[in-house]
Amino acid sequence: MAAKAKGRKSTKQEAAVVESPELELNAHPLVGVIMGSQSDWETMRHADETLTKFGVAHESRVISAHRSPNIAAEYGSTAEVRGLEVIIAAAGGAAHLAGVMAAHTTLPVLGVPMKSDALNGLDSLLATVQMPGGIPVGTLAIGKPGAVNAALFAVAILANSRPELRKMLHRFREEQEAKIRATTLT
Ligand code: RP5
Repeated sequence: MAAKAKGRKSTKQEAAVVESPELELNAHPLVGVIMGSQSDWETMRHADETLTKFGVAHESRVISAHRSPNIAAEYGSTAEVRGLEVIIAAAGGAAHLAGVMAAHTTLPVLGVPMKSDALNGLDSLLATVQMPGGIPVGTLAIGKPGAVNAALFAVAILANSRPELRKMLHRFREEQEAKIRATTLT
């Protein structure tokens, strides 16, 4: 069960989340990583690991837009008051989870399309990216690269007001460049 955030006013909405037996949340996550199914975790663990690498407090959990619509609505509509600043939402097939989140919050929502058996993720990509004007979802690549980049994008958003994260991002880019410089072909 989540601890109440210190220094923030408790509101009715927050109390609803804290008391909900459905939601097990970390103390003060800044990023919410949600996915439509346990089967998405193999991919989305890369978002989780990337956020951990940058020391960003986050929570990861399964929420389905169609199998658990009430939990999805509650999560999206209480995200802001709980102190989340970014939501990463991954889903496959008719992948409307990110769109549903964006419908319930004005926080930035980053969508990660999952590879699907039937269409290799093209269905997930189109379902996530093709939002009608007015409710934006920032959509990343299909699968693992999207999971990693969604986390890096979240870090970049948080870095706007956190200089230490900005420094870490610069270092991360420098390391990538150093690896390229050191690469030789035989
Ligand atoms: C979506 O359907 C999930 O996001 C997942 O990518 C896909 C398949 O889910 P499972 O049938 O593996 O639970 O809801």
